[in-house]
Amino acid sequence: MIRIKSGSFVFALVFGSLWFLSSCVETVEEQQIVYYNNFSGVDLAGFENGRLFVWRGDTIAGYYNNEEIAVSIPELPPHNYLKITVELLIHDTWDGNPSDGGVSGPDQWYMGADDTEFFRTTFSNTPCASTFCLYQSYPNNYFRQNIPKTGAIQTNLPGLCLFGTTPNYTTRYRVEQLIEHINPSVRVFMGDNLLQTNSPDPRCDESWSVAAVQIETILTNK
Ligand SMILES: [Ca+2]
Ligand SMILES: [Ca+2]
Repeated sequence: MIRIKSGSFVFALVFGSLWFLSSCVETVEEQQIVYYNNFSGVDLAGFENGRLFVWRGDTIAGYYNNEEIAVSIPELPPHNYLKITVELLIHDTWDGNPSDGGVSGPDQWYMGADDTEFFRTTFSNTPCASTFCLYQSYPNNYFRQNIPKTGAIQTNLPGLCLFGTTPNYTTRYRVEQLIEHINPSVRVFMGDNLLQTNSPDPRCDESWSVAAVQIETILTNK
């Protein structure tokens, strides 16, 4: 009698936990690309501060130094997440994490949606040796000590301005961020706080461009 009771109790406990676990698994019900722009169509609808130029045969937005750009999408399908993917080009002599008395760093880049910044990091294009290295935070949020170019998808491009003829001075990244978001519209912004007070032309010393932006809405059963 007692055995049967405890057995059914265990059964109920195991079954109950399984039901609880399966009901907690979050699954994607709908995923949709609501914005994609690689600027090849020279389409800047909804874009703020979208300057285009051709670099190595590709039309891209840039190049920026101490500037912000944004793209607004007025009507989004129902969603509870946004996935934002930016193909970012980091040009010339970014100095990464170090704050050397506010002369050349930190060199920060950030991204946000609506009124909320959700990602702030640094990039470094400088050579790195065991005795001297200007670390960067990417792919993590600032502050984290990663070696220069960590997480890059291409590192062998020449610089754009100061090191325009020197290989390995533009680094390409695919920055991906998944954020919780339910508003029916969105304004995605990105910008930099670059520091190079000892340069006569800071924008030539270090800058960034955007080769593509993609925004996806995701609806889950959560
Ligand atoms: Ca620099
Ligand atoms: Ca700098």
